[in-house]
Amino acid sequence: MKLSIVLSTQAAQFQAVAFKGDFEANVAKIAGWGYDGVELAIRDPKLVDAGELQAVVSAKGLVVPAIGTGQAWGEEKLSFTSDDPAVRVAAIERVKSHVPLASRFSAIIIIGLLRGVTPKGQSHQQSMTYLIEALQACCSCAAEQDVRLALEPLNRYETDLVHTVAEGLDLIERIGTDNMGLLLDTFHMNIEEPSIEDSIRICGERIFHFHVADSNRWHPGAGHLDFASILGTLFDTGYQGFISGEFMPFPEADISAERGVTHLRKLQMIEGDQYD
Ligand code: LER
Ligand code: MN
Repeated sequence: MKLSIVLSTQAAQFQAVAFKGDFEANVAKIAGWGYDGVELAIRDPKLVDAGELQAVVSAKGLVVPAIGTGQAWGEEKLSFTSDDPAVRVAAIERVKSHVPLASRFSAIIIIGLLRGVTPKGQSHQQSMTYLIEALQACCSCAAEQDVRLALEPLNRYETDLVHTVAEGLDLIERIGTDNMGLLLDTFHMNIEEPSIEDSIRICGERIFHFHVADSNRWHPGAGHLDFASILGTLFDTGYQGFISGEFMPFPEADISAERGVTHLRKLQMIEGDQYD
């Protein structure tokens, strides 16, 4: 089982990220707790030195399985579904600008909040059309460098666009490219999916990345989700990617990160080879 945790390369408002701030010190701590990778949350690739990021991460023996883009929505309100064409173009260009970075790390590009929400006066259908057009443009650019994109179904309180695996798979079919898949997040699934395990099975090989948080969005082990069953089902699909911790820094960032990895490694010991 390969474990990573979300790490922001700059200060951000999004709360379910345990670590923000001193990048090098955080990478060292994360490696020390036994994680295998860091998922980087990057608002704008222009603001980071890719070579330096890679040097810091690989010096600690870690990899970058995925790059999150949602801060461009959180901090700048860039969105694929805005009613302003200039904002839609800027959002697409922003994702395209992540492609060389993602290629350098062989990382997946995550599309979460950057899809936006339907603005007042615009129909849901129009938003879905904009979303498909934007993802087709991004996927075609990413395919040139063998980069994959993962759209994350999010719960209803964060967006009106794509809440479930079923909706996500329907969208992927309409996009029609092989490098588009889904990122499943147990926090959102616990709210939206009738059965987390059934939805994982249905998604199968279109699962490109996986986020874990418990039912309360604290670290795994702090709520009532059955991670032995959830991860067992995930590995039964043949999933070989990372399990990435995206949870609240409670009761405190370092404690949450350590408890999260300890809980999942303990399951690995109990469940044995299936998790290797
Ligand atoms: C991002 O991965 C996520 O899960 C969303 O809740 C962001 O708000
Ligand atoms: Mn997530």
